[in-house]
Amino acid sequence: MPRFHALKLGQHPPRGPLDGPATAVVAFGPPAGPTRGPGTAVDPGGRRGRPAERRSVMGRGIVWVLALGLVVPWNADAASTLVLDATADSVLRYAHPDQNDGAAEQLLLKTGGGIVRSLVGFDIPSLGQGRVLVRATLLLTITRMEKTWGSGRYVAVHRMREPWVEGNGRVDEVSWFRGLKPRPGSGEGVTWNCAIDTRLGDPVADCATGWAGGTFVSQLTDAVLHVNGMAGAMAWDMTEDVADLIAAGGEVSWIVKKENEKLKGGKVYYYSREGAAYLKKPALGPRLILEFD
Ligand SMILES: [Ca+2]
Repeated sequence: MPRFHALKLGQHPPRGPLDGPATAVVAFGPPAGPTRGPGTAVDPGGRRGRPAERRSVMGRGIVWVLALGLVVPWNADAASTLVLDATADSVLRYAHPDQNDGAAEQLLLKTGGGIVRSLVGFDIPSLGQGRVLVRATLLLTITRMEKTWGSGRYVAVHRMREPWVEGNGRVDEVSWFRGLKPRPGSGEGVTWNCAIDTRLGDPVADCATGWAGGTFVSQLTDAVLHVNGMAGAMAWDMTEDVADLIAAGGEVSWIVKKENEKLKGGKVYYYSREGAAYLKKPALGPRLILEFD
C-alpha cells in the first residue's frame, strides 16, 4: 500500500532522482483536458488564495479556454506540460475517527453530521535545473454533489505538514460505485485521529500523537467556490507549493476541506484514484498539471 512521506514545511527535498517505484507521470505534452459530465460549470473567478502573489503568476500569458463548457487552464506559451496522477488519497471522517478510507472510490467533503475532509498526495519527479514552472493546477473531478450549497461555499486546499499512509480500509457504501462492504483495513493507514494508525483492524487510535483531522499549513494554498449544479473538474492553483520541488523532485500532499467548517450544507464527492482506476478512466482521478516555460 502506498506510504506517503509528506515533506515537512521548510524541509528541503532530497537531492537526485526519486527512489522507489516509477513516477506517476502519465503524459508529457499539451494539457489533457479532464473529462466532464453534463452541466459542468467551473468558475475561474470563484477562486480565493494568496491574491497578490498568485495573480501576478496567473496574469502572465494564461488564457482560459472554454471547451464544451469546461474551463481548462491553458498557458498558450508553455513549452511543455506534465500530468501527474495522485499516488495516494484518502478521506478523514470526524464521525469515524479511527477508521481508514484509503480504498474509497470517491473522496468526500461535508460539514453537517460530522466534518469530512480528504487528502491527496503526489510524487513530483526530479526535473533538474532549468525548468521554469509557470503554473501547477490540482484537478478534482466531481462525481456528484448535494443541492445544499446555498449561495455557495469555498473549498480550500492546504499543504500537509506530516507524512501519512493511504491505507486499505473503506468506511461505508457511499464511497463506492459498486456493492462492496465496508472493511476496517489492515496494517497502517491514515484516520481522522492518526496520520499513521499502525493497526487499522481495531477501532482505537493506534498512534503516539494524534493529529485531529490532519496537521496542515494554516494559510490556504487556494480555495474555489462551489455552488449547486456543478459537475466535472474543479481546479485549484498550487503553483507556490510546487515551485520549489521542481528541480529536485519530492512528495507533496494537500488536505481538501470546506473553508468554513462551521457552515452547514454543501456536500460533494470527487473521484478518488481507486474510483478512476475502477472505471478505467485515469483522467477522472486527482491530478496535478504542471506547466513549464
Ligand atoms: Ca485511495
